Amino acid sequence: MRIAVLGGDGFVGWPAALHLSARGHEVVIVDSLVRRAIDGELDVQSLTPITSPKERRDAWREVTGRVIPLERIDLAEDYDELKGWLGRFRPDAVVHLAEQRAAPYSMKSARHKRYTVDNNVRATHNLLAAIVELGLDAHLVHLGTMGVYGYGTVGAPIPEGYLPVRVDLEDGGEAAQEILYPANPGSVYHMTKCLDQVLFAYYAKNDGLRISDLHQGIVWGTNTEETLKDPRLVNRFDYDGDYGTVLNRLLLQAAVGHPLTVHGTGGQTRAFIHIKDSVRCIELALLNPPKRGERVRIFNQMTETHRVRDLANMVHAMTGAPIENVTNPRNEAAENDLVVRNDQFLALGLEPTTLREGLLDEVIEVARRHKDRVDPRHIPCTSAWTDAIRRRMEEGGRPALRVVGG
Ligand code: USQ
Repeated sequence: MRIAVLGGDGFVGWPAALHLSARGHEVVIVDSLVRRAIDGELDVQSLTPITSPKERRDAWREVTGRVIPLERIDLAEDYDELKGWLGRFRPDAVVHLAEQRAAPYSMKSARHKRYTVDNNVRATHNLLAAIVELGLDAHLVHLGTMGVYGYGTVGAPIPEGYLPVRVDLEDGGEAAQEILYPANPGSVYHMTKCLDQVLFAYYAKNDGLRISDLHQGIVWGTNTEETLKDPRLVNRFDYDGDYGTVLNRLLLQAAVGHPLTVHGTGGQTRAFIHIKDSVRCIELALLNPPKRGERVRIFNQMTETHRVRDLANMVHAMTGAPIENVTNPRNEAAENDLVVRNDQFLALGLEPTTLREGLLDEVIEVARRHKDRVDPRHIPCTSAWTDAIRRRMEEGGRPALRVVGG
């Protein structure tokens, strides 16, 4: 397949591009390199020493003989360039990861909120409009988020995208329908992925576009089979309070001797997936496109659910690191249960890499190896969801350490 990986320089995009290239697909990365610019804005660097876009692609050619070109295009800003390039490459499939993906970054200020909405919504819509204008029959695989559902439950598992409902009719009868699961975003970033869903539903209905939307949980881990082939292929590892995801952060904190930062009670239950499974799911979705005229195919891309405090207790048991319950910077439920269906990827052959598989040690090992690159000032989450929460965080100061089992 000829595959365009939009956002192919990022945390999921880079290993996804390598995974697809290794399986014989003709892969081109399209990326504005804005994620690297944001490292500069935040004055923080990836824990792992990622190489330049050229060096990592040269390394891939040296190691495998396969070429991955890079097109530097900003999807949100450069519609004509995007359309021109898509028209020349005419991909069979487009993997769309070219969005600002951090919830705390999206909540830092009005500027960050506006950037996240402008960037994400325009990038997605420009891509859809270009595919239609060019008459391309490319399968669009989008990386969405489990966060479109909210994390609550009425007691039933969260289905894969669509909710069966029964509507009372005026004549006393009943109509059955399947609707998009009600959107319930928890941040401006998550809200953009809810907006994306509506754009996809419309273009699938009106123009017959073939679209798969992958509602992904929180990614953990850093290495895949391909990124381990050469040190220059190393994937990025975000540990900072804006871009770091919770399990990787806890493991990094344990490795550098920082208390494990649990927001509030740690009663938040979330869905998780290892980076190796993430790239495998993208491949499985590419190999199983919907038909023209079919509704958007929605997958829940996750393998297990965990409560944040259980993860912290587990990391404490592994390493002895103390746990610190800090004021929660987010406007989110203190405690929630979460049960999620993921039957579709399992039916397609996904074999989940779970927390039990011993890969937690590997993450700690990576963190220990690069701990000199960590700036402890960037470890706490400082982006507050509301002014009232910001005041609470300032007044609360640093809560006392609570050492579990200590
Ligand atoms: N949390 C802590 N301590 C920390 C960091 C986070 O307790 O030091 C808590 C947060 O308050 C939250 C949970 O852990 O309740 C998850 O936070 P996260 O930063 O790991 O994940 P999130 O902001 O939801 O975003 C990440 C990715 C995003 C993806 C999403 C999937 O950055 O791109 O869409 O996970 S999901 O969470 O399922 O919506």
